[in-house]
Amino acid sequence: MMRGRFISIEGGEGAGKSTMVERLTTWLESRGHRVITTREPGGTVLAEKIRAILLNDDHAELCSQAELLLMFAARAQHLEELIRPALGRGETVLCDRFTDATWAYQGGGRQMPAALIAGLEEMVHGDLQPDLTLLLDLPVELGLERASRRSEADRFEQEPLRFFERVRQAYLDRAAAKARRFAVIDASGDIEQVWAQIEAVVERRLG
Ligand code: Z5A
Repeated sequence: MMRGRFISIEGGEGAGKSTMVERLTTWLESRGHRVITTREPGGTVLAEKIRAILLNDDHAELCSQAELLLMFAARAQHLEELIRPALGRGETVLCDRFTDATWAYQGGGRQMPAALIAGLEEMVHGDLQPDLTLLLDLPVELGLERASRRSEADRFEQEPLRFFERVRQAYLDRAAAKARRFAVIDASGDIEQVWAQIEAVVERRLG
């Protein structure tokens, strides 16, 4: 059986990832895909426990290196238990954030060395990358304003504006470096405008 398609969706806070994951799942299913929708950090029982540690704003003392290693620990478990088996069964995996988020948040935001992230990426899933990555890009202030309407701020959302500016730039740099895999979506418009771009890209790239 052919391996299933692996799609990741990325972007800063409040970019509209969850909203678009829901739409895209319905759209793909209506076209006959068997879709597994998941997220990072998280996606399995153990990885969701790691997520709870990572996002809890009581854990202000969590150091950058521990944060990076926990991201990859959750990812290794997620790949082993959920992503690889689903792709092996020919299913489409739609993941809300993947390793590009590590390049953006731990690489850009926390300024962790690229060689360290590259080494962990190689160890955990060097053989497996998404077929398509949708990057929802929008000005940082707009995303934070949308996110603040939705829920309480988590540990990451306590960071200053310049942290999120570095995250945005790291995402854009990564998209430029991996242009064949990425599609940059202008996420500043309304939900219908953003969805129209995603539908067109997925139709074109995945057929
Ligand atoms: N993280 C990391 O550091 N390293 C890693 O490797 C990974 C993750 C994998 C968890 O992310 C955190 O983990 C994240 C990075 C870090 N940092 N934080 N915080 P998350 O994905 O769970 O959390 P998030 O980025 O904060 O997601 P979010 O705020 O839920 O944003 P979203 O999913 O992109 O947006 P949404 O929930 O779809 O929309 C937010 C609100 O805006 C909602 O009320 C919508 O109805 C509204 N919305 C959505 N689209 C629009 C448009 N187009 N117009 C107007 N309003 C809209």
